[in-house]
Amino acid sequence: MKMKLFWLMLMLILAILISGCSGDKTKENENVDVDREITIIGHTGTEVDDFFFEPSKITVKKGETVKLIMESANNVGHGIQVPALKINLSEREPEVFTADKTGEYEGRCSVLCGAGHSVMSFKVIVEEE
Ligand SMILES: [Cu+2]
Repeated sequence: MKMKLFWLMLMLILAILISGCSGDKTKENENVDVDREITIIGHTGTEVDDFFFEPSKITVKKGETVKLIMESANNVGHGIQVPALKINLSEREPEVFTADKTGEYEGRCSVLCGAGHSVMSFKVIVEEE
């Protein structure tokens, strides 16, 4: 009976160790060499006009590796999705991306944040390197 308990504990410890080693996205991103880090602040307020991202537009070079960090000006959560560039940024996880095509790409707030949520747009301009 004691032996069974020993094996059970051993399996439990191994399971914890294995789950701890399988790095999540945040840890992967921390090890990536980035050319630039950009912090985007989400603003909210009482009026629809108070809802915006700062900056609301970024310009990057094609091939440049950029780390985006999302912060909130007043404790209301936001996120940004730019589907064409597969960007899905949240306050929990920075997003590292390398644009492989030039152009202008529209993004939106991905977290229902209040009355002005639908006007919270974001744009990524990718220029030739
Ligand atoms: Cu929102």
